[in-house]
Order: sequence, then C-alpha cells, then structure tokens
Amino acid sequence: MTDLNTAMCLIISTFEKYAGKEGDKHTLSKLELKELLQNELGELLGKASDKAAVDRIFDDLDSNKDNSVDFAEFGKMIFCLTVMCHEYFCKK
Ligand SMILES: [Ca+2]
Repeated sequence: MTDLNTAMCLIISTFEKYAGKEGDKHTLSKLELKELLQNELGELLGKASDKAAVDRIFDDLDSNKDNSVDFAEFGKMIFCLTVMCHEYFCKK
C-alpha cells in the first residue's frame, strides 16, 4: 500500500465507523456526523460541538437534502478541509 492508498482507506474506514452506528450503515445521520466531527476533527474545527454549528455543517453537506450525509457528500468536506490545510502549511 502506498501512503496515498493508506490515506484513502483511512478516510473510508473512518466514515464507515461512524456511519455504522445507527440507521443506514453507509450514511451519516446528524448525530453520527456530530460524533465524527468531535472525535476526529475537533482540533481543526474547534467549536463543532455547538448545536447550531453542527446543524449548519450538516445542512451544507447534505446537498441532495435526503437528511443524511453519504460518502460523496462527506468526501467534499474532507477535500475542502485538506485544501485549507494545504494553504495553511504552504504559507508557513
Ligand atoms: Ca445526503
């Protein structure tokens, strides 16, 4: 496995770990998204535990408005955050 393959597998397995907790095992409910944000991205997102913030992030990610966040919707967030991290580290 290359480093990039490993990174892709970790993104998938992290998504599935939280998506599998309740309801549809391959999409994130709002509660599952909240737990993922708190446990996995807390340092990056800071106050993501704030209910209004979670509601807004969930609504933004749920682009097809089916009241769940699928892997493609989640992937867009990871990509955007990764681009922001890249910009941050390039400026340093
Ligand atoms: Ca959705």
